[in-house]
Amino acid sequence: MSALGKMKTALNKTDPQIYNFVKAEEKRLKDVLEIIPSENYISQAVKEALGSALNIKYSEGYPKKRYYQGNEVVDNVEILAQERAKKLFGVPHANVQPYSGSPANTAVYLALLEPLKDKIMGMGLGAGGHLTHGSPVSISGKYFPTAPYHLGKDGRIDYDELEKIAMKEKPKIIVCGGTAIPRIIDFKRFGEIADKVGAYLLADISHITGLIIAGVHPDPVAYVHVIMTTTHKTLRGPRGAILMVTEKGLAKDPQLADKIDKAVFPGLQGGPHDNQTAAIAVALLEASKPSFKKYGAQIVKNCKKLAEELIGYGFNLVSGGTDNHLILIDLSNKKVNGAIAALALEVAGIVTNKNAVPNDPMPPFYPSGLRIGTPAVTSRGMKEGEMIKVAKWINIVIEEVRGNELPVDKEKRSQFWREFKNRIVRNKKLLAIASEVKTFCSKFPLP
Ligand code: DSN
Repeated sequence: MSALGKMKTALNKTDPQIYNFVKAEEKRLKDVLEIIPSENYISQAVKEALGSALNIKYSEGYPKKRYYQGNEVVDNVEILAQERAKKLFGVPHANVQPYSGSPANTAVYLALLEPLKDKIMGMGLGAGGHLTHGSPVSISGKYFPTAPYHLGKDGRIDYDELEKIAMKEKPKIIVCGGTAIPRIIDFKRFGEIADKVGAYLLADISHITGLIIAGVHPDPVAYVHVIMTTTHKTLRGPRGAILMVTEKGLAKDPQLADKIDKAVFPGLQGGPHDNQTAAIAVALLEASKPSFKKYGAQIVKNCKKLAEELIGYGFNLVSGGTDNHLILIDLSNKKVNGAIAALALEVAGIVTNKNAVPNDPMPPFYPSGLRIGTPAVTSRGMKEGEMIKVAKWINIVIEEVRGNELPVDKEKRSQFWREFKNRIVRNKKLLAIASEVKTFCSKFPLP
């Protein structure tokens, strides 16, 4: 090791414990197949902006109208981020201050709805929606009446049913988008339904932003009033979110942009995280390059290949496949619970997340499904050929734990889970796969 290599970093000197955790996480990320569909790697440029001098400033307010002095530089950063978002998505207004997706969605409700009166119509959590789309355990479902919509028998959105619910329930806002939707979202149809009932339409495109930018998923801009995207999923930026108002939104409500801005600050948040804003600006610039279009297209190609291979191994995919970056596997036919599968896969170096499937009889902590996706492995440069291997490993792992069904009885289930955890971390077959995965991943450096 060179003398430079031996030099301690500031973090190492000040706090070796945290330094070691950071190093351990860097190693983990390198050594595993990261296939949680909402996670991604960020570029060094995004990282540099995040860890920059822009972290310290207080800048409550908006550019040119702050409640603190010394914001000349921060104003430039925020204006640049806004302009890049507006150009990339083709919208007249962008707010880049939301700390993340949940506060961003909540800001939209604060801007447009009267608590305990105006209704939110979003996709049910079990169907693939998000907690903030009206789940009873979230503020969205506690402070507002809700009218959730679900999936048809084919695992896809039933738009006729959705229209009927909207006509009956008369929501003030309809939310489209979610966290476990493997199929194209028909924004045009959503727009027609929202118009018919006079509702605002919010598109939560957090999962598919990168695909929309790449032109491999339909664009919602012409059909919806407000768009929310997180910035750390397929967009490959820092954690954060952007709220956008479309031309259609301004035509429906000329005050819409102002209402959204006021709801973000001072309604819900204090000072924006300016380092995060700068990193979002960098991610937006990166996403405007032709190489990003190729990246987005490859995510989908990889996902389709992975789905095809898994189907070949007898896996039951919700909706029968995928159109995007995400696959939802119903493991019931494999006689394995999602929690068991996710833990066993982790032991084998494959990081996924357990997930409910439509009409899941199991509780959310022990759901029947597994959610996987290809944004992060595609960022490492993996292609369809690599997906064949990933599917093969997934199949071997699931076969290894097949039959380990969780008891329905709560007490027995907890005991079984504890015993299973102790046993599975020592499973030789899975540990051997983890070692193969590590060697395989070493050929695909992190960005
Ligand atoms: N928790 C995110 C996801 O994993 O999809 C959504 O907020």
